[in-house]
Amino acid sequence: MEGSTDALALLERVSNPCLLRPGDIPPSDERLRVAGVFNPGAAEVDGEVLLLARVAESVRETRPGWRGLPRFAPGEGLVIDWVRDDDVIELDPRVVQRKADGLVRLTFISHLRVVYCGDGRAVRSVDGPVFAPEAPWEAFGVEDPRITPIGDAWRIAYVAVSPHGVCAALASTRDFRSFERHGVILPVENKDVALFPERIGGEYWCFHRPVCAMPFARPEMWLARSPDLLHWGGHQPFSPGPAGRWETGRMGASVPPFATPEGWLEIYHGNIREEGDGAAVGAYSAGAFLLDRDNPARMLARTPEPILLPEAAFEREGFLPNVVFPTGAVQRDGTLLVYYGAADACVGMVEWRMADLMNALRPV
Ligand code: MAN
Repeated sequence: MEGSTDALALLERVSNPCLLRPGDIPPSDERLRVAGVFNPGAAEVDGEVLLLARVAESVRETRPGWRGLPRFAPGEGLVIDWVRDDDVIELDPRVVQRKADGLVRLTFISHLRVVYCGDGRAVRSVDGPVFAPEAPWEAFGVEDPRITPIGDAWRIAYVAVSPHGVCAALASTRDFRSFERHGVILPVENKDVALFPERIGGEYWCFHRPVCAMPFARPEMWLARSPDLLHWGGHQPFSPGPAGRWETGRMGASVPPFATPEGWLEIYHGNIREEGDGAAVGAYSAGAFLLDRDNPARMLARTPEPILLPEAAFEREGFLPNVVFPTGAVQRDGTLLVYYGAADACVGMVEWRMADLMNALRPV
């Protein structure tokens, strides 16, 4: 934290492979094709690193002039709604809007899949259990899981998307074979929930990111507290300070916060606000900040610049270009293995020495 050398120069990458590509994952239904495998949660289970990767699938069949939109219907399973190209506006590769009533649909549906990664540096098997949409508020998919070990179980905070909107839901597992659902913990519109791994001052804490439809605020995230992980209160806004250009559009927690001798370390994401109607989605990058161990609302230090930017071809080109979006990490012998979605298409992993990461932080 004390050094004066440039932060980015200090963060040398020990390794930085692309771990998973869409072609590595079998479709969950013959009517679907895998458009992306990205934004994975990470956990170390019995000495092996497991990823819970988001698999986004779009409709395989093409019909000229039409577009197939997938959804899950409780009691029915996968349903494909065919809409005329002329009846929708494509807002970005992920979202179309119906001209008739202004409502939006995703162009894909997501589920989560367990991927086994041995020591965390390469994929051993993609043959793991699947966590698929089940509840009415999951009709358009389950997305972006963040995994935190708390007590005797892993808690999975994920995004549930449906005609009701985008909200934050919770599940837990003891073995990554069966999952218990706890329902919606924060209603629409909210995502990027990252749970702290232990009680602080007697309560559980999380980061979350409500969407402020009226632009009163610059991008920020929020902290909340809970007695039981299900009921959240004590909400307070949290911002890591004056925004760099890379975080002018959106910001949210990325990797669940973890303890270091100096305090809680959080790796978060930001995106650039691009001006104007029809502007492309701005690039997503990641930074880090350090919080007081006894009061996570108090920030001690942050990286002055992003520590991960879309640079490699697999980060710059894909379903949504120019995205790096960390969602999980594990520590191994003094290094940190951070897992991230790249261009909403692939899973990347970047390995940093913990000492280098701590050195990149500057007191605030
Ligand atoms: C945004 C993106 C998508 C995601 C939807 C719903 O458009 O993050 O990847 O599917 O929100 O969560």
